[in-house]
Amino acid sequence: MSLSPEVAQAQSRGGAVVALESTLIAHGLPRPDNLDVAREVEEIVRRYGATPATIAVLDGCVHIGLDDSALQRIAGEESIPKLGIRDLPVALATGGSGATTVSSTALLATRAGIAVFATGGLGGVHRGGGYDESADLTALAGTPILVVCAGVKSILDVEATLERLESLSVTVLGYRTYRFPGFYLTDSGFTLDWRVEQPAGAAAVFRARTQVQPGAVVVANPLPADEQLDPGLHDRVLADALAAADTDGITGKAVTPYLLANLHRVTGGESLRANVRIIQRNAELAAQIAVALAAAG
Ligand code: PSU
Ligand code: MN
Repeated sequence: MSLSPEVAQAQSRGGAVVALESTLIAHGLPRPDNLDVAREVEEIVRRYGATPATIAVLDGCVHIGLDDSALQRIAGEESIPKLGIRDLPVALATGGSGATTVSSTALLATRAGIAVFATGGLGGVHRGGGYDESADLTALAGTPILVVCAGVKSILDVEATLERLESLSVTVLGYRTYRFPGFYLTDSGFTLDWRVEQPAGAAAVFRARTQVQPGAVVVANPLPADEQLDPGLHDRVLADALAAADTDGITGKAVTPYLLANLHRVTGGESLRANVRIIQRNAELAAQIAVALAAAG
């Protein structure tokens, strides 16, 4: 495991660090915007007083914090695979490279002593008759990390995913809301039991969580209503995208990237705009929470 000098320095002085995943760069956003977003999100974390640690595997080594040439590889190389936890040992043993998902980023961040993580939307239970559940869910159950996200991706069965998060004893907090966000949409239509009003409130729940039992705290941070994707457009294009995935026989870890790319294409970039805003806003809130956590020692 290799820590960037910036991350190592922040850790040694007890500073705030925010982990960022690399799959959303490599597979969630189209080139070349993805590189701009990756750089910008790191700047946002710095602006709010924390140190960014984008996580990826490069040439068989786990990197916690990427320099610009590493970010360029993750964003630009066609052949960068998506690495969940089960894929990590293969990449490490063969000297391979890859982008880390929520599951593997959460695990590696925890190993590196990082407690706060920002992403777009979590993986979860997919819609339809087949059985497809993201490894993000079980990974979060046993990993002591606070994840800021805009809920779970709206391509999923949100209700089933919330039920799974309950079964897995993952703590879920709304940020200034009792409505569970719907990723591109402000409101998924489902309610939450708990909310926090300030970054320090989220940090306090996370500290208590580690005392109760190590596991994740999800902080669900909705897009403001005036920044969400038009709900009518969302519902129309999602139905088409799900049907297209079925027709094209997309399976396994290709499903999520396929659906996101399809939506970005058919909404003429509107879903991409919302996705970028989600990531920016989550980075901002995660940095504030990390600062609050560091201040509390
Ligand atoms: N959030 C985004 N875009 C993404 C993802 C999250 O805004 O591309 C990625 C994350 O890496 C998450 C993964 O872990 O999608 C889920 O993939 P799967 O459904 O195959 O587990
Ligand atoms: Mn899957």
